[in-house]
Amino acid sequence: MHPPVDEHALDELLEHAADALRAAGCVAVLTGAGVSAESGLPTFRGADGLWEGHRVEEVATPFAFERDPTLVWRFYNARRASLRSVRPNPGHHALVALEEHVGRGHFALITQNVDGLHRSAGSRHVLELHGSLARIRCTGCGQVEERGDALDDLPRCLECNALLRPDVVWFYEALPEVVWQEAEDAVCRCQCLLVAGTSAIVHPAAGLIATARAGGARVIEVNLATTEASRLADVCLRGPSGELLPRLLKKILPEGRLPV
Ligand code: BJW
Ligand code: ZN
Repeated sequence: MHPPVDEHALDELLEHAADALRAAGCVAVLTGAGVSAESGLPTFRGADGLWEGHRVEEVATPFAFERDPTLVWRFYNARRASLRSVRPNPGHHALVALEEHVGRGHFALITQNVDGLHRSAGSRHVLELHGSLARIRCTGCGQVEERGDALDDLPRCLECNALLRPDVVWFYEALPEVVWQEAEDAVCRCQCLLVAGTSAIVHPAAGLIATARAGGARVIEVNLATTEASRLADVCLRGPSGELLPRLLKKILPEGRLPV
């Protein structure tokens, strides 16, 4: 249960957040699984976060894949299959409007999500820190491919016959270097960082919030709950991102209306 929302207090906080966004020439956004929750995708650490009784830390590691690749592929194939029917929600669309409003070259959407929903909503400058469920990578020859189709529980490379794996970043693995560099640059450059739907416990992604602050950026958090990001935030907006992000955007768009 969430505490009752004081509409007046929330609107005031939305005004503060809108002020911070209006004052910023350069804006960065960091998103996590919570922004896709209203599209029907479970978060990792929420009540529905377990997959067949496994925590993400048990199935999203190179050691789990070495030990039991079939189990790990079943986990990813189930998630890949669920992506075929999910659609971006109003939170994703609000972030598209934010990018259009701020202008290209002054905006970066850094996401930990691997579901591709920011891109399918229409966001352009998306930095996928943890890879993408739609891509697979060969553990032998390293070939990377877009593959949205159904795969076996133990798929193999047609070129070298080695096992394929999802092209995502597991625990103990390094983030893609170029993407990480761009994300760090974006948070160093921005005057406002909007952090939405992440528990901010997974590093190095979570460290971007402190980096932004150290560079003088204002930090706005949108989340159902208090998180590790909250103590770094200038404004904490408590509620679902699918409602709060559109409300925030309406305040800063000239006509006060989101494009449909
Ligand atoms: C809503 C909502 C609604 C719900 N509206 N809100 C310190 C520094 C560096 C590293 C470490 C460190 N300490 C520990 C580490 C190691 C580790 C780590 O961070 N562990 C922590 C658990 C402590 N990090 C790593 O291993 C990283 N690699 C690394 O460090 O490499 C070192 C290295 C360097 C050089 C060479 C080699 C190695 C890699 C991390 C990779 C994380 N991968 C995963 C899986 C990706 C693939 C997949 O999807 O299967 O990424 S784990 C999982 O967690 C996934 C997510 O992107 C990530 C973050 O989760 P997220 O998005 O925050 O989701 P939740 O569920 O935690 O939170 C949801 C939030 O939404 C909640 O707050 C809700 O309240 C909210 N919410 N509904 C608004 N409607
Ligand atoms: Zn191969």
